[in-house]
Amino acid sequence: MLTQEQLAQYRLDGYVLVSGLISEETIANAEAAMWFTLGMNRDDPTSWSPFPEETDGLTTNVNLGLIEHFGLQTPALLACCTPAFYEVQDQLAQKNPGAFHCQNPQPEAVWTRSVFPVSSDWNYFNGHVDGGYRPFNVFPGSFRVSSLTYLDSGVTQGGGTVIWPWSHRKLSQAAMQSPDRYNILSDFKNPQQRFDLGEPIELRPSRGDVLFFHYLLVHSGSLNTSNKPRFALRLMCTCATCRIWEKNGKWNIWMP
Ligand SMILES: O=C(O)CCC(=O)C(=O)O
Repeated sequence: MLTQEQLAQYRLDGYVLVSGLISEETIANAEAAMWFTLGMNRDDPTSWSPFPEETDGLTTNVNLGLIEHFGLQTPALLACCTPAFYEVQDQLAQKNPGAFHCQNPQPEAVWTRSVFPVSSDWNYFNGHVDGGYRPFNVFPGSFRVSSLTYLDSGVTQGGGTVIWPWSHRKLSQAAMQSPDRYNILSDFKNPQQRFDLGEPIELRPSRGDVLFFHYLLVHSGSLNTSNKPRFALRLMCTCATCRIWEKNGKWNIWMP
């Protein structure tokens, strides 16, 4: 379970990066499964290109160095959802019980975001709130809590997650003060342009860390200009209720 300090950080900053929920063995198996799925060899960078052909459930963007798999049901990847992971997720979900969530207690698959090194200058993408174009009311919200699991330690400018701490409070306050102006999530499109969010932080997780974040936390992906790929997992389901979180084919983003 999270400590009082971790809970306070989640409340104040809109996110918490949690270590120790997944054993090294589980992470090592997941990482090996990722390399196998990609058809690449970790120790041979010449095997990292060309990217695989796009197919159902596999998209690539060479300029961004991004390979995404949707709906992978590989047991070694799903094993990252450990009992400790669910415990912490439940603890945080209870902070916003009224928000949208899947009725199933477990996901069916993973969505992987593998970010490979590119030779352009480092940058991050447009900050966004998840579901910013989906039909959700700002309150009680588009999900109770969501997560990203990292299969290796983050390095500077290594394609990691970028977040704007406190942005969830700025957006909540705006919605409370001007409910007519900020009523649905799409009213928060392009939050960087609309709000004074300050400078973002590039997260540097340790191997096996899980990022839990609030539905109004502004965040983005970034380019990887390091010399190793970044592997991260999100979670998916196929249930009818969660079609509002449709992502690829039959797969929805699983929102616990
Ligand atoms: O890949 C990342 O670290 C960020 C992903 C992201 O922005 C998202 O899934 O909404």
